Amino acid sequence: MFASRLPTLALGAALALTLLGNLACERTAAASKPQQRVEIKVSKDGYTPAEVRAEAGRPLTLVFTRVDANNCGEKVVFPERDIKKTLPVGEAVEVSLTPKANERIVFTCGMGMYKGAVVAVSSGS
Ligand SMILES: [Cu+2]
Repeated sequence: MFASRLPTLALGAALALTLLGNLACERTAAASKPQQRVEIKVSKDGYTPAEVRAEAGRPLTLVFTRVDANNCGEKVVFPERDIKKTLPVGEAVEVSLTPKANERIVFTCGMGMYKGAVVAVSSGS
């Protein structure tokens, strides 16, 4: 009776260990590389959030979504980075950059009325 169950038990244990191992692996990867991806809403109130804190030296992706045409956020400009993007209504537009230590990267709408900024923080703070 017991002997016939042994292979099943062994297989079950091996499977459980594999699953646990995979889980641990994914957890480690997630912990060492938290995603730097921030969604920003563009509306008549400007940018929400208007200030994004991001770790210096690590790539950051900002995802701009202009919610309606009732605002002047048609373009987003990062003057220091020479980045200019058009934001079609309802479309997610990604801007990727890597903040340097102590950097404050300003972004504005085409006419400079809406203002936002990426504030670099050093890792561990
Ligand atoms: Cu504007």
